[in-house]
Amino acid sequence: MVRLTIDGKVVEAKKGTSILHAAESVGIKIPTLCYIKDLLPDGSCRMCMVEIENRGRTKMETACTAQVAEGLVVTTNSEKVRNARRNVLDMLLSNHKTDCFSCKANGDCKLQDLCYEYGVAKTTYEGEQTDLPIDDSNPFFTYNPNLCILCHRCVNTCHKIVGRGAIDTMERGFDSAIGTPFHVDWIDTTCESCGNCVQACPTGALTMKRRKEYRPYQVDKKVLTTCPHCATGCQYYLVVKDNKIVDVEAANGASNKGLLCVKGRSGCFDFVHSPDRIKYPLIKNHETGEFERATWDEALDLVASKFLEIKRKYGSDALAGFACSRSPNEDCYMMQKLVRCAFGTNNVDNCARVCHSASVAGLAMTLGSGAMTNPIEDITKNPDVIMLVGSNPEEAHPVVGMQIRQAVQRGCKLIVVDPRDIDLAKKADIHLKLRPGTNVAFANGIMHIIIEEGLQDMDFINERTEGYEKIKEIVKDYTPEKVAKICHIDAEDLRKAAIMYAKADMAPIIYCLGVTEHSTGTEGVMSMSNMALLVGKLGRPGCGVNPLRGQNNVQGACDMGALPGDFPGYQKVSNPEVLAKFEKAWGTKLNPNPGTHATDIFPAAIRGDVKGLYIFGEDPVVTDPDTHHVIKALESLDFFVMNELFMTETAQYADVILPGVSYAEKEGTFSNTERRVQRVRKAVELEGEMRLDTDIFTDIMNRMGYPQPHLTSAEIMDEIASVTPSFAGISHERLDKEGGIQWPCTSKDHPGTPIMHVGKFTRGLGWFYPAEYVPSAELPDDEYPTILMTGRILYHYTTRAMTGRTPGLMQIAGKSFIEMNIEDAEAIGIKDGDRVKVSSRRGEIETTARVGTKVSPGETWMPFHFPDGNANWLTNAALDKYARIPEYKVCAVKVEKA
Ligand SMILES: Nc1nc2c(c(=O)[nH]1)N[C@H]1C(S)=C(S)[C@@H](COP(=O)(O)OP(=O)(O)OC[C@H]3O[C@@H](n4cnc5c(=O)[nH]c(N)nc54)[C@H](O)[C@@H]3O)O[C@H]1N2
Ligand SMILES: Nc1nc2c(c(=O)[nH]1)N[C@H]1C(S)=C(S)[C@@H](COP(=O)(O)OP(=O)(O)OC[C@H]3O[C@@H](n4cnc5c(=O)[nH]c(N)nc54)[C@H](O)[C@@H]3O)O[C@H]1N2
Ligand code: SF4
Ligand code: SF4
Ligand code: SF4
Ligand SMILES: [Mo]
Repeated sequence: MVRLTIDGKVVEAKKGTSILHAAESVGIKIPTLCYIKDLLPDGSCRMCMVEIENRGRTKMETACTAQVAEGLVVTTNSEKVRNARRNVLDMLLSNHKTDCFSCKANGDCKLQDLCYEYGVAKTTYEGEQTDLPIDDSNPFFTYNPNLCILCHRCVNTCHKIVGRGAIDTMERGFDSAIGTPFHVDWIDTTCESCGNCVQACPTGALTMKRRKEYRPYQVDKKVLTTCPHCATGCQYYLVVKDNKIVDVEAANGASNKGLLCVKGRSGCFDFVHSPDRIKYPLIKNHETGEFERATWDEALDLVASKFLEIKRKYGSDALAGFACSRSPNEDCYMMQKLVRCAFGTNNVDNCARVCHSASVAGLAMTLGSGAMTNPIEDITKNPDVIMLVGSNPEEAHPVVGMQIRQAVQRGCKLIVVDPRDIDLAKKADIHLKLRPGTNVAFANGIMHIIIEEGLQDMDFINERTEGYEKIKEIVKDYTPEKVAKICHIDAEDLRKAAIMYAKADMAPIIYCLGVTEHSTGTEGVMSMSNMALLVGKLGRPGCGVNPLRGQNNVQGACDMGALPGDFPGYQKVSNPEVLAKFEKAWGTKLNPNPGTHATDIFPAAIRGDVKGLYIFGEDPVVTDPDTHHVIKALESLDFFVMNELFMTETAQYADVILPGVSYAEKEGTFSNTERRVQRVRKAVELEGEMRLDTDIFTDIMNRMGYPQPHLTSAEIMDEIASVTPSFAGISHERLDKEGGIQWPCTSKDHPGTPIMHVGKFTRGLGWFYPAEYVPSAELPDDEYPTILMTGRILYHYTTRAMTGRTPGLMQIAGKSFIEMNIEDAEAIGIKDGDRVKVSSRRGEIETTARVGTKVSPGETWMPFHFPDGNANWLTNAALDKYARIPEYKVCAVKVEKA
């Protein structure tokens, strides 16, 4: 520590601290333009100039680069300093168009503010102002070089924080500007339109196009809330003018650190105000097949009477309900309460069934809890090695992807295990481009090598695990050579990866659907925990087994008990004590039999065992495997009700549609992938007869004879806390005060739990599951010779119900395609961009070929977002034996010229 004086105040600061930080720590603000917190100072704008007196000598220096030293005397606001800053501003303006009145950033420009503060109205420099061309190619933002002060904030943000590096400073003297490599249009670079550079720009040079819709002084409020797309759980403000969301500003949340991806910044509000929103209850007229507008009483009476009739005739288990993982915890809790208390069945589930149910089931078996073990910050900030298995975070969890890119820039090693050349594979030290469906063989091979090399952690194994001898016996067979053959990888690469992972001090496994969406998905997941248990990388910082959960609140939907065997907080339906506790809390007899999984409900409907279905915000006609079979199931039902925002493919099959409201129109909480419960806040109220989903559930419960008072979202959370030990300390009031809290949070003064399984596993001992490699259910043959994998792209979210209503996203990515290997394409005479027919045993579609080497020969890949050629007409509804998750990631297809 050193002592110095800043503006007469004595300040203590650590050696190496900048004067800027030291001043800030005692509340002295020094103006900056180019400076970005957490990055090395750029020092280019010179706005933070201060006077520093050292042993009698005084000089001017930039406070962002100058460091503290014993005895310095710093003056931050003398006339000399102010004059220097005036000169800086004068210089900057010499090259800057100053018709502020017509600038979109007017009123929200740091340069304008500083010029005002320092009394610089116009430049004293005479000379030519050049008119540089504006780049308008990106659908969301514009770059006007004539307003650019070359502070490099955008470039530094893109390179060092976003980790993308799409833009650069093009030094051309007085005409310098921000540019793109090879001078292509912005839209044609590797830019992912995240807009983080735009938010960083202190002037009007980089501005969102939507800024022309409003002026800062017209804004009524900014509402802090949570992104409704992926489970990263980014925090942002919805900017509201006249009851309309006009913009989004990133907030500094625990998981996003001020960053957003393109969907959070630009794809999260158009759908809210879309004219396609369903505004009134609709009842299908079975004579005409058309939906007709109904009153709420008509619709709710019909729903309750039909469900009661089915219950009376066929019993409670002929009814089922699916909860919406896109909606808040409070909504999911009420949905499962409705199914359990009013339907009288445990046939309740959520889209985790088709997503991470294998994680929930698998990690519960081996560790005792199916959630991510460590926080995002912890597994991206300090690890030495990241092992990324079947996860494409740059597209599916982009803000996590950005933090992984930062880790790699800092020198963290990266092992990518993925059948495709995902972008992160290019940054990887080792890419195991394995054959789809062979994760268990890969993991067993890794363990074989670790044991062979004697790198297993015997202390950890002896103290904290069971089942080691059995797994040791099994993996003996999985020699690198054998595994290399099964997985189509290089044995030496496998060996290197095993040693790199085992020897690292901090090394998290991060995985996603490439592991879970298989007929052996649960065993794939347990293979991930097997690897971590073997080297003792659990229960401590920078390690763990980390499933990146998918939907914004899929963690929450599971936590809230929208699962057929679990009450809220994973309390088991099959445990008589738990059942008795919920019977008391909810004041009714409950069904003691665990329910049927969502993926088994459709076959049950076809068989006639399930007659009535209530789907709250899911679109299985688009998203479940084997579309023909889903449609057949829906058509087999006696009565089918939906809560929806839009007339989705699935909603078309409903008898009644009840219009709910979106995340921007209600209060509540989402739980992100790191178990962090964060607030969702109401920003707007729209015209129409839409109602809170929780109020709709309450009315149906009452009409079906279960007395349920109307509760606010905060009151529902209090009820959740009262019946769920892991949520006991959570309330809206506390979240509003403290920000997000990671469960388990067992009392009002419990701080929450960032890292799980410290000292002891939730299950007691960690269990090595004896997993053997079993091939996928449907393998290529002569008739269908190619493997099809499916997944997602950056710009769209699942069915596009929400992102498809943002025109800019549709402009960037609006059509389906299939990735093929060039060898396969040439063999059947297909070129990049050709139309192709893709068929499987279940259906056929047409789409466009993307030919290259991203996938290996014999393999193809498609997104499932697009109605023109949806992959799910082809996929296989083969289910995993534990979690009943479908094998979306492997089926056999034939590709032909269309
Ligand atoms: N932009 C966008 N983001 C999303 C979503 C979205 O629709 N759009 N959806 C959200 C949801 S619901 C989820 S669950 C997550 C999913 O997020 P991810 O699981 O990351 O996404 P996917 O594209 O389904 O698959 C990930 C990777 O698995 C690889 N893979 C396929 N088969 C195998 C295999 O057998 N082994 C291995 N090791 N890898 C394999 C694929 O090549 C792919 O790169 O994303 C969430 N985020
Ligand atoms: N081929 C293939 N298929 C897949 C996958 C794959 O990798 N490959 N992945 C699977 C995965 S991981 C998942 S999670 C599923 C996702 O599948 P789904 O859950 O079916 O897809 P979403 O588009 O998220 O559907 C959510 C619906 O809820 C509505 N909604 C959103 N918020 C609210 C609300 O607050 N209230 C009401 N009433 N409605 C609301 C939206 O309008 C939307 O129609 O898809 C699966 N399908
Ligand atoms: S929008 Fe994002 S990716 Fe594109 S240039 Fe800006 S920071 Fe880079
Ligand atoms: S575009 Fe904005 S952030 Fe980038 S250098 Fe110019 S003024 Fe700075
Ligand atoms: S990373 Fe996920 S949560 Fe964050 S802004 Fe993007 S879609 Fe939203
Ligand atoms: Mo998902």
